[in-house]
Amino acid sequence: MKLNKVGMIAGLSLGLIAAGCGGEDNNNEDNTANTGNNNNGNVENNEGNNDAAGADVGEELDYTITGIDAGAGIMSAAEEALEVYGLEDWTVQASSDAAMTQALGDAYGNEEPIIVTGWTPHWKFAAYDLKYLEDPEGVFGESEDIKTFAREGLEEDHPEAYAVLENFYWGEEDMGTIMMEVNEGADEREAARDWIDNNEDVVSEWTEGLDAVDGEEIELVFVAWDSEIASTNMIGLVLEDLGYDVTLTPLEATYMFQAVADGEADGMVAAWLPLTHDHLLEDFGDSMVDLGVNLEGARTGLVVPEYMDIDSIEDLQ
Ligand code: PBE
Repeated sequence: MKLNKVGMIAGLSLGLIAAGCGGEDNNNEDNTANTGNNNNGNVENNEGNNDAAGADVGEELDYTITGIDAGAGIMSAAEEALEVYGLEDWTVQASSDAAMTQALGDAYGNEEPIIVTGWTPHWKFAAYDLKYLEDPEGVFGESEDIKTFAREGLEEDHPEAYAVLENFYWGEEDMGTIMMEVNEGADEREAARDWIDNNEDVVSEWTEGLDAVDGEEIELVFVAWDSEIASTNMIGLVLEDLGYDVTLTPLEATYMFQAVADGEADGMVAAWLPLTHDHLLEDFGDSMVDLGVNLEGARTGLVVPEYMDIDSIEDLQ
């Protein structure tokens, strides 16, 4: 595939995505109604006891949510959450999955506050005690499915690979097992191989009745999110075991969809729907073949350590 390399570096760019950085107190007129309550003047939010906690957390975190790559759907959702919940003072800082988990690990080790854009399945929930902030407005949606898409024509060109991709279906724990092993230092391929070795019965259901092939080339695209590193490496190995010469290409999310839609790549197993990638499905969905759900019960949201004193996105107001 000769994809524009922009897609590959986009995920590494650092920068601020600001949804309005005005840090000034915009509640001056309300302060009179608030005497005795020594907070920032958020009078409309004083029914709970988290008012002060929200203001403190904001100050401690410099009103910054630690995000991931700018192209991730969860980043747009986080931006939307700032709007919906009136968090004009907050920004979502773009980085990467790896940088986000590093920051989370550092904060956690020191019992410091941190808010990250988080999702399940992800090893961070096994490694740390974390909670999703409640999202009463439903900005991050309910549960998500992870879906598989192929390029048009794959079924005719490589029917066995198409069948494997179509049959691929597993659970949160399966994906979690690979992710955890990688996080503990294992090579991605090795961790995927271990899972395959331990789940031969599952894998044989995906490959049952398929003829081996002889070195035909297949290219899968993905984004370097821990969850997708796990799934893509695993299904890539299953295809290799069937005789394919498999290339795995990491891209930024938009380019991942575009590569499959343009037929430059053969498929991907990394589409989070109905919400996280709905804008990408809208742009590219008509030119791809929907091979169905490969994992159910995924989730996204704002995630904090359990020890933090806030429970809802509303507590950040
Ligand atoms: N994620 C993981 C992706 C989908 C998979 C939640 C970081 C996203 O936000 O686009």
